[in-house]
Amino acid sequence: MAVERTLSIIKPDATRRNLTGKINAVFEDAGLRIVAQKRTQLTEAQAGAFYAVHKERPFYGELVSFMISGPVVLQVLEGENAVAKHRDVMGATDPKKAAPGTVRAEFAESIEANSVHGSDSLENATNEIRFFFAETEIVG
Ligand code: IDP
Ligand code: MG
Repeated sequence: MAVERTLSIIKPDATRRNLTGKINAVFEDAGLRIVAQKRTQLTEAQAGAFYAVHKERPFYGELVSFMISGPVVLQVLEGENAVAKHRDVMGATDPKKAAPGTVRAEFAESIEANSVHGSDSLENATNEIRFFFAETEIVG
């Protein structure tokens, strides 16, 4: 296994309920290190471009509206096998299907307002990190 970096987003449903610290504790307890973090309000253009892979899906418009409905916390997480490890502790997209103890099982409100985003491959992680962070903002 190699040390990897992955992009995490704490979504507006979670920042609204003041859950940043509780979610960060799940990541840190899993051995993931937060090596960059910034709270921001995404623009419609940013959210639309970030989720462009989902453009053809019926929920795209609502997803973009949701992602700009409040602040998000953008993060780079680092650790052994970080991409898969992060996906594991996030849980399934639909919180009803997420394993107990995962962030989505514990905190998500719905399949859309599901509290966290995580990159789904190392290649996407690299691109998603670059979308939001300059190399100088990441301190390992
Ligand atoms: P993931 O976040 O687990 O990788 P994706 O399939 O990549 O799931 O979907 C991206 C995001 O789009 C989800 O996290 C969720 O916020 C939203 N989403 C996915 N499926 C649905 C749906 O069926 N209805 C509404 N929103 C959805
Ligand atoms: Mg995804």
